[in-house]
Amino acid sequence: MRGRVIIGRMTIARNADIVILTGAGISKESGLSTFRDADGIWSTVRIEDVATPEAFARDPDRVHDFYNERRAGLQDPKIKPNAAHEALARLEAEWGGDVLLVTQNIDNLHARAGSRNLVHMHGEMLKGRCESCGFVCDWVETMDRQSQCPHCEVDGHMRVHVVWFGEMPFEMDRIYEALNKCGLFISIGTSGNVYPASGFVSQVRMHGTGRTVELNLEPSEGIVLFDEARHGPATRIVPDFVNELIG
Ligand code: BV8
Repeated sequence: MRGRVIIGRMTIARNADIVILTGAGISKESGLSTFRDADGIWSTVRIEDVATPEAFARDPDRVHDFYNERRAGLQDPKIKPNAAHEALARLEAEWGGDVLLVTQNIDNLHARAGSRNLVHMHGEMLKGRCESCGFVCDWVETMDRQSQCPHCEVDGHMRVHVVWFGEMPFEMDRIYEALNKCGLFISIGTSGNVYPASGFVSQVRMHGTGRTVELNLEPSEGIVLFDEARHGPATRIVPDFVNELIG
């Protein structure tokens, strides 16, 4: 069937809209840590100490240090997009329908791979936000309690532009609208532990008509909710899946 592609038990219209959700697993082979693997970030620090508004109010220096270390690490020349990031950029460029890439990741690897229709629902590590005037800007250097807002020039009110636990992720209305009308939802490199991202597959199943696929190193918490699943390293299974979709 020319206008459709068959993948496993799924038949996908070649002009269907696609929504992709990625998590830390897609960046692992680029050299960035995940969160819940044995050597993950949450094995070294507690969420309550570094990734909540309460932690920032209680000990801003500790939170600044946590993000300063990760911000510097991301800018290491060795950290580059991998074949999985590049395959998703190719899918957006060559697929017949819209492709919306929603990432939980705060790294910049999808944009560097060429993805453009991209939502950082948990924010971006290389951006800062002023809690005094709300200004958001690129921020690649160290941030601390003396950092000055480039817009209102108030000192000491800058924070990293990421979504902490207990805060509202960005562009949720746009994401839910895309989930409700997509023909295919692909979840890549996420353990399915963090809400509301972990609920996206259920959103598609309950309010949409799309098929659902998990591409992950191992079965996630939500594996039973997916129509199809491929397990293995992202740099192999994501390009393979994209090639099946667009040939
Ligand atoms: C919200 C930015 C309301 C920071 C992150 C009590 C009080 C308040 C809230 C809650 C509460 N109880 C529950 C909640 C909700 C909470 C939540 O889910 N908590 C969890 C811990 C239970 N969520 C929130 O607070 C969210 N806000 O709920 O607001 C609301 C309600 C409805 C609608 C709108 C709003 C805000 C959550 C955002 C937190 N910020 N990041 C930072 O990065 O420092 S979350 C953080 O976890 C990262 O973004 C990360 O991406 C994300 C999810 O983790 P994963 O990406 O899945 O990473 P993980 O390590 O877990 O898994 C990696 C996977 O990759 C594994 O499966 C592994 O097998 C696989 N893998 C490894 N290697 C490879 C691989 N796959 C392929 N190839 C490989 N090579």
